[in-house]
Amino acid sequence: MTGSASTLADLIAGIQTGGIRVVDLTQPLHASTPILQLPPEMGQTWKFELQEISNFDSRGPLWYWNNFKTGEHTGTHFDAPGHWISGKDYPNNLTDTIPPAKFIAPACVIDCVKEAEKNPDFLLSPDHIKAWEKTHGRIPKGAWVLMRTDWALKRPQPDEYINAQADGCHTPGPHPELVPFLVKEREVIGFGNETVGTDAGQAFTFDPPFPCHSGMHGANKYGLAGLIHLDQLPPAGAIVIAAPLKIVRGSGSPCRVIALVPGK
Ligand code: 23J
Ligand code: MN
Repeated sequence: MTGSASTLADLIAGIQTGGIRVVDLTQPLHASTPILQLPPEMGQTWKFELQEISNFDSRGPLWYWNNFKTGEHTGTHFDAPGHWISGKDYPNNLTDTIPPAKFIAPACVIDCVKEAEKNPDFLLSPDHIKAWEKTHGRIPKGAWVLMRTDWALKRPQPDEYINAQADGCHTPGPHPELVPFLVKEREVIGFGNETVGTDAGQAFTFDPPFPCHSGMHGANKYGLAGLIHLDQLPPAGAIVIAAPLKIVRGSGSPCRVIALVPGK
């Protein structure tokens, strides 16, 4: 029974009664939201800034509102294929043209908490995924693979979250071999991480550099960065809704990422 009205009726009844749990996978956006820092000779993204327009005062007695400015890749955000050189020539590869059906997909959550706790440079490998599949089943076509490290929960301060050292940042991410495996052998929709970007902190040293950006976007796939609360998701069975702002020719956007989870 696909595409039936009763499917949607069941869904909304589940949400309203609590039979389906709604989990917020989004970090708060504010001036201290950690952002990526690139080498100083490169262009830099803006941190999030809020400017009050009026607050029930002479500037607007009946209304409160703000202006904001920020980089496209601030906080919990979506990476479009056109963000990377490898994905720049796909049609419909930017925030305003990606088909909206792509913004709803199942999620496979890979628990890497212990590994990342021991080693901030931990890299998720195909073997780790294959072991996960022995318990939870094969990653379905069109699913998000989300790397759970509890990184944001365990490192609430921006400096420990970014974890910059003299030789660059040290944060977990996908192994270079994982990306072609997920693209070619599992046909995922994309990869998500609980750190500042989809790639590991040391990914600028990898071959190829930034393998998640390079490989995922090079296959017209997407990225989710800055996720939080993957601890509240089951390994399989959740559905993720992640829709970027419809920025014309946007390379990505902060977004509210929400998961629907069956059962209490
Ligand atoms: C630009 C350059 C390198 C990286 C990134 C952006 C991101 O992580 C991002 O947010 O897309 S690694
Ligand atoms: Mn990004």
